[in-house]
Amino acid sequence: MQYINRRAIVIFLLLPLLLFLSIAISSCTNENGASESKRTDGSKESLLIGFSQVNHANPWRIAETNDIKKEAQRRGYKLILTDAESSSVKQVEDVDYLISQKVDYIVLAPIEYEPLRPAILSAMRAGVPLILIDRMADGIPGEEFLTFIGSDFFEEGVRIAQWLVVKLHGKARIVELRGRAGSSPATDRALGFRSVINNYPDMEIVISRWANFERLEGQKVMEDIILSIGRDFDAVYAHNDEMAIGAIQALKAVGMRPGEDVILVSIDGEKDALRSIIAGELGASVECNPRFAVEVFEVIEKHQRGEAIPPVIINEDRLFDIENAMEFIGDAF
Ligand code: GYE
Repeated sequence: MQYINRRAIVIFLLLPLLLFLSIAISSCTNENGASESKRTDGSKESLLIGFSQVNHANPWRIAETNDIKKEAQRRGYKLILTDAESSSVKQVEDVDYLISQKVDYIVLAPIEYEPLRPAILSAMRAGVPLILIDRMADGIPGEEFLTFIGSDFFEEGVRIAQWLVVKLHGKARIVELRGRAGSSPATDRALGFRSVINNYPDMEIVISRWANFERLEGQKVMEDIILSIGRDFDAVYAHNDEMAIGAIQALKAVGMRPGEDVILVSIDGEKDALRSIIAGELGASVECNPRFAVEVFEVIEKHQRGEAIPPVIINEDRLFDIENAMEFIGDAF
């Protein structure tokens, strides 16, 4: 009896402390401010998502990361973000790090196709569901990883080539600024473009150089090209807007008029590109949307509910030129 009474007193004294602790824990937020309380559908405690990003060196990457952060927070997920600083070796390590942090899902934007194969294998071995976004890596979607969400890069190359064919009446000497060597968009944008211009004997790629999807490299490489082949070209196909904008600087620096002496086309549809279209300097840009978050979290929630997930999810992209750039600039990243 005495024993029972003492236990009752201890419980009575401990109760407020326990209550306080449980409130403190449930209202705890992580570094992204996401609440760790129950998800809205009440099915599971907040999931921990790892996102492995390429770098944060241009508006496209920054828009992609911000979109994932915002949506994770909105849906109450915790997020660990890694930045591979453009190195595939580091990115493979980043994925191992995310696995070691016991994330529930990994979202991976692979820098290069083949070098990221080990990351797919690590996630598989650890049993962590993997979602590839924006670029492809060497693996079987739906089998070796959950799904790939991204654009049809071949089609982007096709569409921008068709625009150029019409603009220059099937006759052009073209400079190509390629993206990152070994990345799926650089490979497929080159192939898609060629699949169109190969049908036009007077459309010719006179020189093709890597510029890594970066603005400064685009500018530098364009300067080198002008030094080596002179001004004997009338079009520039850049695999993304950043390189096209860099190329425009280089052309202007030697007194060539973008939009008049040289027609430039590119891919992404970023805000600076739409500005440049409106200014009459860039001809056209096929959209490559960096906002994947809604699709990503829908896939995760479907997977949580045990529903089937399509192995490949392709975004619909628009084409921007002088006809519609003004209309869409407000929405651009
Ligand atoms: O077009 C480019 C970025 O992987 C699809 O990478 C993406 C590409 C995008 O650096 O601007």
